[in-house]
Amino acid sequence: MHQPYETRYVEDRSPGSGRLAPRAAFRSDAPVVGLDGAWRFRAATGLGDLTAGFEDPAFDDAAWDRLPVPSCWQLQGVGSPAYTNVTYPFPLDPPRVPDENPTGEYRRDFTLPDGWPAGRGVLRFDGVDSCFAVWLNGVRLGDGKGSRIPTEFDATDALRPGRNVLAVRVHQWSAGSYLEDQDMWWLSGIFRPVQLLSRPEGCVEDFFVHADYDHVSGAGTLSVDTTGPAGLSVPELGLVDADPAGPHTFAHVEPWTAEQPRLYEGELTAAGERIPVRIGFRRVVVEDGLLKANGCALLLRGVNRHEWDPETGRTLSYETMLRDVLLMKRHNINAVRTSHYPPSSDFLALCDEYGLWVVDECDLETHGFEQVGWRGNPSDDERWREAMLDRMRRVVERDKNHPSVLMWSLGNESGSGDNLAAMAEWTRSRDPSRPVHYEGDRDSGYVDVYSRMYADHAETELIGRGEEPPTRDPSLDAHRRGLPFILCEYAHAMGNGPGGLSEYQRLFETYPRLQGGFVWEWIDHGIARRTADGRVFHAYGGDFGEPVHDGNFVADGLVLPDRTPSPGLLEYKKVVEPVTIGFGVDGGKCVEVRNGHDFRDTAHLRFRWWAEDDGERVGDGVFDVPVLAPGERAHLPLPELPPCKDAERALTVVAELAAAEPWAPAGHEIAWGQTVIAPAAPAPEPGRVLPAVSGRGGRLTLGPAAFDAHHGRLLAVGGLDVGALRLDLWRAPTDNDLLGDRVADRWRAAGLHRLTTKVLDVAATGEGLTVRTRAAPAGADHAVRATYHWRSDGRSLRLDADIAPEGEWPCPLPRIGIGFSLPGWIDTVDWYGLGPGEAYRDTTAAARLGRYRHTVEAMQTPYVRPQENGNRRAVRRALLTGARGGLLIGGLPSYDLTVRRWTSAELDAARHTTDLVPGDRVHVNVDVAHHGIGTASCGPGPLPQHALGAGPVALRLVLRAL
Ligand code: IPT
Repeated sequence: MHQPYETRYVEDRSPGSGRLAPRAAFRSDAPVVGLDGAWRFRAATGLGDLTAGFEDPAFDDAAWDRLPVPSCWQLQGVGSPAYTNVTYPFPLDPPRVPDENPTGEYRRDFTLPDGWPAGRGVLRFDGVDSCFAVWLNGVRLGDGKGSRIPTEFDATDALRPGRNVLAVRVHQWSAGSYLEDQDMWWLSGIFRPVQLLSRPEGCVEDFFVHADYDHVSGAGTLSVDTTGPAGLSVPELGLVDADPAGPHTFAHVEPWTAEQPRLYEGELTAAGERIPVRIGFRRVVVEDGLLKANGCALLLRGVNRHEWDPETGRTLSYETMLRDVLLMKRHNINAVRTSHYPPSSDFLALCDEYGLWVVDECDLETHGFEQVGWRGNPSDDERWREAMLDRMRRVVERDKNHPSVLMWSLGNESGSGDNLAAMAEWTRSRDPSRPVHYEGDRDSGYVDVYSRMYADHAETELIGRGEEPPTRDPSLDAHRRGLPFILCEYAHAMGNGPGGLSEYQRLFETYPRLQGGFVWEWIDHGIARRTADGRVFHAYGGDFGEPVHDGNFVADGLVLPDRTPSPGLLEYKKVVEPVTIGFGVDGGKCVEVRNGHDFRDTAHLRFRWWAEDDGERVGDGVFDVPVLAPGERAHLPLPELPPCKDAERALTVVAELAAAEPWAPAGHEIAWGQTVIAPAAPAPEPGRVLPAVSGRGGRLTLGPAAFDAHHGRLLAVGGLDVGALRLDLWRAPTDNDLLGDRVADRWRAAGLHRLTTKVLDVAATGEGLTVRTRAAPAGADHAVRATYHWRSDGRSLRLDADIAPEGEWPCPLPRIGIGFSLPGWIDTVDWYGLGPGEAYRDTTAAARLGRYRHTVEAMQTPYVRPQENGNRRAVRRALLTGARGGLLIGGLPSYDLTVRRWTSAELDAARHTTDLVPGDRVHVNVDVAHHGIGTASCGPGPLPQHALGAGPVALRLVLRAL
């Protein structure tokens, strides 16, 4: 095959050619030409389909399409996205890649501005996936790999006054792809900005800010290494045009922490440019087996963040990055692991400014080699050493001046090997001020923190106690035992969940060695798509016809693709709240407030209380809490309250921002606690009881209710027709039910989704109606007996249902309760119980007792792949209403409730949210309990105390038509 171009670089392990040495990312006042915008573009099918002469400035591209830069071309209608988690989407034959190698040819021209200074011109690409070559005015500048790390080329000699023509060829697959097997969509193109930077004579090529904080004395030491002569000014510190190298010592500085991200504005002034620098003084060490900042052990309340936008993929606007930061701050998150590549520099600048600790991760993952027993893994193959070191250098050099960067991470899931050890060694020598992280080093030989993913609670506790099993090499074992522990991934937020967060947090708070973790992950990577009739849904793996894919495993975030917080994020916010408000101390007479911040006292918070009787407010006020230092607690008397009569009284105390912070307005809630002070009075037994009376048409009536005389089935309450009331054990499996230990398979095998009911006996008596039933699946001899005792006082209908399994039960139950349907005109749910959001037994932390009102639509959580959702817990009573009346469901004492416009079977069958079409009925489930949620899609299932075993239960309700 004749090729007009040298294309060996595509399949060569080298990180690139013609590139400039990596350096810090910064903006200065030196001129810049932004090269983003519409470029000319041609999609080639592979290296055999290249356009000869495309780099020639005279080449006529008028017939070519246009493509925005930056963008991911698959999201601009060129080719298709493809999703795999671990599996490489091409044969493992490193460094070769398929002949079918979609290649984008990009062209644009630009005008060099008048007055462009003498000196060098540098072409900077912030991110190109996965490999590219660059020509300026027909001159080949070089080529590069490393998709999510910048590459710079010296453009000086090729640049000319006036019109310049830039041509870039980008290949989807390259040797570099073997190092980029992250669990995410395979997307290609120039997806981050491109710039021409002037590097005037007398500019500063690179600099490294060292801003140390001595927490004992409060002193700060500042020293900036620069590659050329410059002056350093930090007016607030009295530095004016000083020697950057210093070291300059200041007796008192305010340190930088994620809680109080104090930045000092400075400037480097060189002959050729002025560079703003933002300085944060802090000291990060691993000492006494703890990860400390400014002398204080950290508790990381973190998330793993991929860069994602449902429309533009990995091309993010500044607004989107800011939105992530604000959302994180508002949900009590204090740390981000940039899984599994360095993010846009803008994101790190936002972390500096708003305050988030960052584990900055190299663009590296070779996970797919695990599927062949790690045979041929680049991490342990010397031929890849330079490529891997190059990636690490480029990350550290780019990001070294961000105070938010707490640790360097070598990458993710790349097995182990000498190349990783070499990366760690280089990193430590270049930047001794930050610990090195990598999870895949099982012996922790070359890292400074012991990091794991998805360890279950029991193992995490063992590690907390320092009792984990030894590694083979005693010296490595001793090293690891001296290290702090973090869960770099835990609590897999796929679909409904994650469950079990509270129990992890209790462990983190109990064992100093456990310094918190990073929930997997921040956002669902769903791709916005439209149905033929224009409704938006989010696509996942397999939706683009990929032959190999991992389905909706890509949708496992705490926010939905459109960044709507999912119930999991609200749960996490509550679980990691930095102030805890507890009750039950001093004989129930006091509220305990504890400041769980690492650094900050509580002066920025104000506390309020309110009391409610059956959800009606009966008092409120300011709650006086003295300023508490980090770690300090106080016991404060409960507020004075009027006497409580025959009601359930709850007291709520909240901590909120007293004044606006840059990331949230005054009044933003940070933490809360709630207690029931007086329990509800027991419900009275019905005063008089009516007999069940035979009526016309095979009907029985009992007070306001009508039953089918033959089957004893409830037909209507006060004229409101009730459909198909039955025992229900089934829920549309969640991702956590389906994956991991696959409890949903056992449910299906046990036939829980296809129970049939046999009515054993219908007894209409002077006391009411008793219906005995047995529900069981075809072919099985396990069953559930449900006996319904119906009574009425003439106004309400009371149900006492006794439910008991029979025979050998092969599995826990998804749920246990009753299901029925109501007319479709029901559109609103008012309830008194836990809310306002979804909650299950191991995801209940964020729900609090109160009165709430939602439309039926708002009761749903639109998980990317439809599944069980929207449960409200501990509902004391609910009113389901619409234009024509409604139904009150009173709990004796309470129940779990879901209300939706489709059945569980329809929810189970749906693949996307738009498959769910409202029917003409509203489907209601009233449950005694649900099985826990857990996080088995990656990690442990529900803890034993959250499993729903098959055993006898009672459901007691009062029904009344409205
Ligand atoms: C872990 C990966 O590090 C992460 O990228 C993601 O794939 C996550 O799993 C699951 O969503 S690796 C896994 C083998 C624990």
